[in-house]
Amino acid sequence: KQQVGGDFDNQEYRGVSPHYTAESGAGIVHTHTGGTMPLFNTFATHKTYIDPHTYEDPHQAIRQFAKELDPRYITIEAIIGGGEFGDVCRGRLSQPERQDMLVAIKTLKPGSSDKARSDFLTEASIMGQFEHPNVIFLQGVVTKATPVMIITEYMENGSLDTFLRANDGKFQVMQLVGMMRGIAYGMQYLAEMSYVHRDLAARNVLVNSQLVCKIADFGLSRFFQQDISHAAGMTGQIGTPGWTAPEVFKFASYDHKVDVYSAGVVLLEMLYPVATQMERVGMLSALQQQQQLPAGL
Ligand code: 30K
Repeated sequence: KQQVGGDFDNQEYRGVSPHYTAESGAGIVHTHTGGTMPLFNTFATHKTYIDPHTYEDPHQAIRQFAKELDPRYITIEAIIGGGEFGDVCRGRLSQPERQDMLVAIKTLKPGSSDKARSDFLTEASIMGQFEHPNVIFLQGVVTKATPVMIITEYMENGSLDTFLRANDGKFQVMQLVGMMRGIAYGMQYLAEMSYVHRDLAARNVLVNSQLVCKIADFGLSRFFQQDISHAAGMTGQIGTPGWTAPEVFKFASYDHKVDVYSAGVVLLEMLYPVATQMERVGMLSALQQQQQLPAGL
């Protein structure tokens, strides 16, 4: 129940902008598109994501997209969670000429295979291409020393699913809406980068002390090609049942809209944080059948 780095009960969340905007006024009225631009810009006037797997040498991708940090600038302070490849720690990054900052440090278990190492670093090659207030920011990597590390933003309130369950009923509707908007902004940015997340879920969203939500977990994804019928690489891995859009299982092919579906499931997770996944799946099938939530919800 205790939050590292912040006593939730004593914090004043009212009026805090739950996500970054230039004009963070009150209310939820405007967005920056002004309603004249399509949400998904099909003319690539912006940067698009490059799949690190298109590099023959994965080291080249990591050199291009991630900054190599000197391990002497990094202090590990505590283990905050487990990852697929090793511990996730809280620590400090003290670079010369820069202010010290708290960071999250993903470590690769010593003795991991070359394949595990390159899968581990793939996430950094992806994250390093993104820069958005609602997407977890990559500070850099340590690849020239052991343990191999990925250094990212520290998020004081941890994963959204745990955070919501621990604080059930304590949020104002506007705080929840603000958090949802942040997730939507982050996902909009990823879609504009032609990136399909494929495993969006509340457990893969992180929350900082200001209640800003940021998207994390970029391992699963593959490059979204315009013509999905030729995207053989996209038929392999799939997301988590209960969060994944039905077309992924039905047709084994998909585009960025699958993330919109998962974002809808995340909204349900936020409205019913203690409901089990089974209950939500039940809700979703009820929704599909009768176009409305079952009685009592
Ligand atoms: O501060 C944190 N920054 C992070 C950056 C954290 C986690 C990740 N990646 C994980 C995201 C969730 N995913 C689940 C499948 C695994 C990879 C990137 C992060 C965490 C954190 C660490 C491990 C798992 C989940 C979240 C964090 N946990 C905290 C717990 C915390 N920060 C601050 C307080 C806290 O108190 C309970």
